[in-house]
Amino acid sequence: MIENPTILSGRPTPDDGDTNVVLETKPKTKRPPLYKVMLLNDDYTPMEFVVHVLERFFGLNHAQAFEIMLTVHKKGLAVVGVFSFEVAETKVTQVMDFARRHQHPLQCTMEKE
Ligand code: TYC
Repeated sequence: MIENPTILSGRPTPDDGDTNVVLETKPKTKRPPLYKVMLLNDDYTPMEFVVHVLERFFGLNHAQAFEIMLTVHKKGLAVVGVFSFEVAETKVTQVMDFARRHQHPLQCTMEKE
């Protein structure tokens, strides 16, 4: 990919080296990549526990948490939030630790958007 500087105007003519060439430096502010955090379904984790996880770690209200839990239960997985790498990684670790401490097999993963 051609980065800065970018030739924005000017047509080459047989004799010109640099005439009519304008070089402009565009401010380059690349946005950081985002990561989807997903919950996976399983047959053993209680529904109330998943709802609690969604409220506690993802700041969802009860109705939103219940809805997403049901989506995971029916479809196998759902995206529960989109974050920077560091925040996504922290959420995954928090959920996996919390599930393990309560001896539930709940799985939480992340994937680049
Ligand atoms: N399938 C689980 C049950 O029937 C509920 C569940 C929902 C588990 C979402 C995990 O991420 C999950 N108890």
